[in-house]
Amino acid sequence: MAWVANRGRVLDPETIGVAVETNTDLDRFEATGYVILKGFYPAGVVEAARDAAGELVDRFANRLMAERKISRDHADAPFETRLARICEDAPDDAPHIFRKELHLAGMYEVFFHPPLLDIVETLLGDELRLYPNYSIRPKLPDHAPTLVLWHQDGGYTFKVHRDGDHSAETVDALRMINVWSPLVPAREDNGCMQFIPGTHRIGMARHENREYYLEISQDDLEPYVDQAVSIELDPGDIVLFHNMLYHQGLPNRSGEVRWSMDWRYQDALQSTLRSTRGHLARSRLCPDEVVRDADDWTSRVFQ
Ligand SMILES: O=C(O)CCC(=O)C(=O)O
Repeated sequence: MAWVANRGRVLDPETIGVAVETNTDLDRFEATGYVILKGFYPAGVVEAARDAAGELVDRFANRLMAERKISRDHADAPFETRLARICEDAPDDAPHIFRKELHLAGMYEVFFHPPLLDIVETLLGDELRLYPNYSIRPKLPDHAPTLVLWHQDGGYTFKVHRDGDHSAETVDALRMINVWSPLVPAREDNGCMQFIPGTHRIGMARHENREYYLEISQDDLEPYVDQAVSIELDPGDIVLFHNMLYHQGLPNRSGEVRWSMDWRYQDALQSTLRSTRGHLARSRLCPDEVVRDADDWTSRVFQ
């Protein structure tokens, strides 16, 4: 955990909002590899993000209607079920993730929320990038392509994103904070996240290729898996977690869509170890390149 650089800095509750009251929360992050901040986002930010997700569903429905793959767009169905209804009529087109589509005004509020950037700055320093891996996930009921298996995010960087010549140690040294936040209540029955506390300290696990995702090998998982904890969150809550923490998403056994967002910040002085470079969230070195506002964000593309 050498990368938690700015531990000497005292968090100012006025600046960072009500969710983080003391440095105890960040101590917990170091010990367990994650920290939950309940009620972190104001209602307006959550609403804007849900509107953005609703816009993605509108676009998806419009495309399938234009391609005559569906005859009803289920526009009157609630956010929680609309995508599932559409996909019942076009299962082969069911999306599992949205990334390039996230340059929407509502997502600016989420990714560049100043109190969140203050916390991340405390952990990573003042050169911050939004890592090129920001996502909205609609986890459809019983849908294998959205069932993310036990992994470390660093496992994907090591095994899948071989854009650069990097070792497990180089990946382990990435100074990154992952953030996960639901757009509907996330519980065990609809596919909340599970973490294994402390596993961010044990280095790179072996990951096996499965049909849709990587999975930590049984040998590396078995000693720890009985310590798994379910991370049940409500809209507005966030969990920050370490890039090397063992985590998975449970299956969605409900009849509704488990909508969630996940994204990452990185010390911008480091390489992303990918061919894409993300977007600057804060910088003293290159202030002109920082994403300025929602208009700036919507004018940019995934990179
Ligand atoms: O949302 C999920 O089910 C999985 C998300 C995940 O693995 C991540 O954010 O790294």
